[in-house]
Amino acid sequence: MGNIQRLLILIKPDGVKKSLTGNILTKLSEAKLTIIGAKAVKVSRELASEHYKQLQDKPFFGELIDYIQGKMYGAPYDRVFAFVYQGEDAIARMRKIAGATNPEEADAVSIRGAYGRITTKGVYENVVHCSSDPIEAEREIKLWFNPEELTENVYPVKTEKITEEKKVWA
Ligand code: IDP
Ligand code: MG
Repeated sequence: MGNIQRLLILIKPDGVKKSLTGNILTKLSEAKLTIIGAKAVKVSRELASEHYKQLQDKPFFGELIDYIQGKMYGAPYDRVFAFVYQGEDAIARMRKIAGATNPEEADAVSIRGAYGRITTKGVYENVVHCSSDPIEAEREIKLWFNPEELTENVYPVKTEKITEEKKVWA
């Protein structure tokens, strides 16, 4: 067991809208990795922009932010399902199952090849996000998940007294 990695997987709003969550999770389970975090997220503009900040100069950036927020789909599809997977060579194995970024170039049996499309506006709606290297994966996992939302402490943590208001069950 030499190279244990973690990564962030998102089922993007087109995957939610097309009711592909079960299919995608089944396909991803072929990699035999462990899910150490899972949740549904309504993506804010801030989270979307921070997640894709390395693409902010691209001509499709505005459309990409609308896409990951599910703007064109509306409720109840304007959300993503976020997962952290962990295991041996996790990133390369999941990227292979996800397929190439451009759904028209992706292997036909990959998730993106089977279910993705290019919209008339030119956005690659490719159904899943998948971290592409360990540094990006760490940044993304820390952006999307708090330490207590993961079943293991995969990165160093510290404790802090937070005084701000917090929602609790009524
Ligand atoms: P990745 O998702 O395969 O890692 P990135 O280059 O990180 O690919 O791009 C993030 C997302 O931005 C892609 O998944 C896709 O939805 C969108 N995207 C990337 N390149 C293009 C493009 O050239 N045209 C339209 N959309 C793109
Ligand atoms: Mg990427």
